[in-house]
Amino acid sequence: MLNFKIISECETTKARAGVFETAHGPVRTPVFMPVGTLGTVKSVSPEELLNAGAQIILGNTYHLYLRPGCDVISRFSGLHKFMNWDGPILTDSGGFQVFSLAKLSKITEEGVNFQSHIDGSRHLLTPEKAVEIQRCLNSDIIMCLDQCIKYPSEREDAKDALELTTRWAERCKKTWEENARNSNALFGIVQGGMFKDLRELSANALTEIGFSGYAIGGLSVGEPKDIMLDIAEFTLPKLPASKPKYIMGVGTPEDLVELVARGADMFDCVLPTRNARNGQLFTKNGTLNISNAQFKDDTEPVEPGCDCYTCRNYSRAYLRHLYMTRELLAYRLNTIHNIHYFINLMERMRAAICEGKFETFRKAFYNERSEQR
Ligand code: PRF
Ligand code: ZN
Repeated sequence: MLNFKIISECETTKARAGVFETAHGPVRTPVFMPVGTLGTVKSVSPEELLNAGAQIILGNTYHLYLRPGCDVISRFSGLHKFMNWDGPILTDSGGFQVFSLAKLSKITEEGVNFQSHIDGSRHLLTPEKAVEIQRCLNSDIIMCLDQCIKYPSEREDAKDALELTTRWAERCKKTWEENARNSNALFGIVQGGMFKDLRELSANALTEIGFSGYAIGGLSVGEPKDIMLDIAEFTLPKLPASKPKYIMGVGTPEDLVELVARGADMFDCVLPTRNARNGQLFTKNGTLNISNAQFKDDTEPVEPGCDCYTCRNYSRAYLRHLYMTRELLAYRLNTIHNIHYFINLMERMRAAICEGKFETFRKAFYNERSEQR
């Protein structure tokens, strides 16, 4: 389906570079997907996303189902035309967003019953419905409905959630097969909390069902970083090597480097976009806060040498001025730089893997961070 091909593998780590095909073009991995929850990556246009190097973006079933709704989006034959993004789109299934946003949500075997955070209306999201909505969005990669548990959780709760997630994954696969359309791939999601044996159970069960790709959910939910990396390191090799592996909702630049080293191929996170709107900008020397007084008369770009639109045209002093005066352009220019930073980081990793220099890259990455600006 996605026809994932591994182009190059690191000899000393598990890092790999690959490519897969979607109905809206190829995706080179490792890849970072900017988050476009409501059919827009906040504050930037699709053209600006492309120029920042974005290959594929993420959309959210939960939000788009509630507003504007499938009836509107189906008039455009899906999300691509509706939002004017012609590239690949992956959509999250809605389960995770229900748990974090909706009120009075109740999980049953059938699905998750929740109250809209917008108007209080009640809805039932089943595995079948999650797949159908994502097909209506014409998502290139559909995610199974899953149950993500909080951290910390009791083993019994983690076990129940992973077993429900497995049964839901079977129902998602069935719905997807019945409406088999070659243009929408389906990914399973591993759960199991911070319990390795449960993670292994989950990975095996999903592999048995068979998916075009596999995600690891339930990470970066408040656990210490070493536990997150340990669980990812343990779980990644339990999934088929020939399929793309996606870590959901992660992470910082360091997380991305460490997870690529452990064999992960795909990522999404609100960090570059959300933090841009809070004035936090990512650079190879670490983050800087543009509101800081030290940038008041700083004529340098955010990151000297960065070839993003923002750095090619604007100074830190100007960006600070825009931010301090709450000018709308601040959000856009900050977002363009941060997205470019995350995508460029992935491109540098990919190039390093292909050249057999991933370990050198990883060392240089940490050295640059420890340098004082
Ligand atoms: N499941 C789904 N989406 C997610 C997660 C998950 O566990 C996470 C956890 N980091 C982020 N987004 N479906
Ligand atoms: Zn820049």
